[in-house]
Amino acid sequence: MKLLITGGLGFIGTNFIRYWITKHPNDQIINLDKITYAANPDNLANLSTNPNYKFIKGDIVDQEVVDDLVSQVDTIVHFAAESHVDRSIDDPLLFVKTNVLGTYSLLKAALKQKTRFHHISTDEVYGTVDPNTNEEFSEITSFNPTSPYAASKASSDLFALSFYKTYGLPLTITNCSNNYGPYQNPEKFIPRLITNILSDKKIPVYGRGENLRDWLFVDDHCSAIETVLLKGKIGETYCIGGLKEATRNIDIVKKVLTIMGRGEEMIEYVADRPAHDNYRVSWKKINQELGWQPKESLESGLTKTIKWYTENQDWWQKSKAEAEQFYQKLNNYQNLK
Ligand code: NAD
Ligand code: TDX
Repeated sequence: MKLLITGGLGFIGTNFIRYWITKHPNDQIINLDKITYAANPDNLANLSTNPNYKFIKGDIVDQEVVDDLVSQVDTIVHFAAESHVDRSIDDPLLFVKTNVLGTYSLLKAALKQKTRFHHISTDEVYGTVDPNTNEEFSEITSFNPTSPYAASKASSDLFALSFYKTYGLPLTITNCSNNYGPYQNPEKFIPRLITNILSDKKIPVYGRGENLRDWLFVDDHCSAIETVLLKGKIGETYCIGGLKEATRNIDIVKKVLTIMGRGEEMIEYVADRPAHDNYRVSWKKINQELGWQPKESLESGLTKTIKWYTENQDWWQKSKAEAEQFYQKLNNYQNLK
């Protein structure tokens, strides 16, 4: 295969390219990334001499760049996005540009040769489950996004589907739950709490820490995308989630504190995120129709992740400083634009 991967210097894109190159070493990969604050060019430095890997710095909104690259491949795996909910609350327009217009230019380019298109999306498009019931999101749940991030992803999903329905673009979509693992920017919850503990700083927990998330180790997300690329049915959406019951944020904090040998005095409760959702995802369809299931338990995944951040402090120091600067500016949502 000749793949165009967008956003391959971000968290999941980096893990996916590493995963794909190991499992399919004869495939060719072009990685298109704008190198925003969320990217780290060192992530894939070890591939610089690999003849099957090419990096292009560019913006997915730029139709000319996108047309040229899409004409060189047979498959697109589209990760590039502005991905942080708190940043979307601060600056929604950037999310419209990258997530909606960027996805549109890729879809438009793909249409020329009906290039196989896989669109990476999120469970956040479905809004929130009621935490007091057993409700789960599935492929038939109506979209009901609450944050500007989720609204921009829902919009991109709908454009993607419309290109399948109207023009016959060979397309699949995955809506995945929260990922964690190596190479995740320390602005996000799990790396923020690990790096705070490593820096002997308190852990900010939004509200009472009772919101639910359905955690998935990033390699399991990569294997789910591989499954859909190789076996998925065109025009279909697949939801992806983790092995364990959805977990309250406070329970994740306690698990990480225990693994890292620290106590609950490290916890600091702070103002709650506006429109703070709860997520729980059913992955029955991808399991029953394509045979995918996650492998990593929450305990082993967290242990691997903590080990990685402990051993790779040079990797996260700069992005952590930038993330904490952003949070300081946001000041518990009091300084919204
Ligand atoms: P990330 O923020 O870590 O990485 C995003 C990457 O996209 C960065 O390398 C960035 O430079 C690049 N990018 C941003 N704007 C761009 C543009 N205009 N042109 C080209 N490149 C651009 O994000 P992530 O966590 O790796 O998420 C990747 C995808 O997976 C996103 O589409 C996100 O919505 C989706 N997703 C993420 C999660 C999660 O838990 N992280 C869960 C489900 C779905
Ligand atoms: O410091 C924190 N304290 C805290 O309590 C941070 C950063 C977060 N939280 C809470 C908010 C959420 O309930 O932890 C939970 C996870 O927060 P984030 O890491 O910001 O992720 P979330 O908002 O759930 O979105 C993530 O999962 C779905 C990704 O960032 C999205 O890109 C993906 O689509």
